[in-house]
Amino acid sequence: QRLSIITAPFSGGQSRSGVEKGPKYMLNHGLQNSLTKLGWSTVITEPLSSAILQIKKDEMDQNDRMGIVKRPNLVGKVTKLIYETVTKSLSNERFPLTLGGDHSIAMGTVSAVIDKFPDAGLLWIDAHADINTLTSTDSGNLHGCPVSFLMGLNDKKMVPESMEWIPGNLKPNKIAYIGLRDIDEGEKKILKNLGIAAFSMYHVDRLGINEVIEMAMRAIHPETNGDGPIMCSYDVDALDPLYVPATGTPVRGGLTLREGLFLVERLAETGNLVGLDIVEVNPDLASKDDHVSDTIATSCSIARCALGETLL
Ligand code: DIR
Ligand code: MN
Ligand code: MN
Ligand code: MN
Repeated sequence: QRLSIITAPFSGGQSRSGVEKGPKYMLNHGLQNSLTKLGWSTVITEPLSSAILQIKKDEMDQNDRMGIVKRPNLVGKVTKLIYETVTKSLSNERFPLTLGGDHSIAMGTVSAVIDKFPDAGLLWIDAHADINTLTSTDSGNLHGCPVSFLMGLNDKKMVPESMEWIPGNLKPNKIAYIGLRDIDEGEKKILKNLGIAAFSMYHVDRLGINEVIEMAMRAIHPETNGDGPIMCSYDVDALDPLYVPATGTPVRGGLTLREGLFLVERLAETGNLVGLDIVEVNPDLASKDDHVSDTIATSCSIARCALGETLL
């Protein structure tokens, strides 16, 4: 089993600095070693050159705007680098585990996985739907928009040149959400109009996480009763802030730690997982001492459980 840990220390898809520190904290927690112990032959790949990361945010902010949309050119440039790196990992038969960074990076990771596995289904684990378009976004933060770009929902005339590389070929029936509880009105309309499978915390409470996962897998692979390649893009804010306090947009009433880990344990068990993102870990947003260690420990557990760690 071969694995590539891809670092994506990028914060330009939203407005709170610190989320670029996620990968370093997870690696310092011993993530590579623990995955090696699980049997993975692991390399670390760092696609974002210091050149890009050194771009001074305040300088960029002045010029890199499209209406209220923040840093479209930077996001387009960075996500393309991530896309190319994930593509390379996959062509080298390495499982891509991408550590964010904010969720805009999924424009790159998911596009690469779909290139390699055209029938892949996407599980988006998040409190948020991240499906705002350039016209529906209220915040102008592109980490709230990656799914709309992956699906090609944005008006071609509006898409900035730097984001034109995104294939935008994800079909609405190839995504399912789990953990939703903070959706903008515009997003609700999009989800409804496209008939997207969306399991909110209500569904988790009503049906239980086990049934929700099975239904989500069947939704993205209806013709094979849920069997087929799965990409999982995991925003740690899907979990309750009790377990992941250090994240940019925490929302109360989330998944328990066990629900969040069971989810990826189950995906690992299927043998169908072909890529994983873990995003929105922001060590700078801790207000108590143990908030950072709780958040990092939880995030690393997600990676280990997704990659084969079991309780027994
Ligand atoms: C809100 C918040 N829907 C937005 N989104 C996210 O800014 O578009 N927070 N993704 O994590
Ligand atoms: Mn979120
Ligand atoms: Mn919101
Ligand atoms: Mn997200």
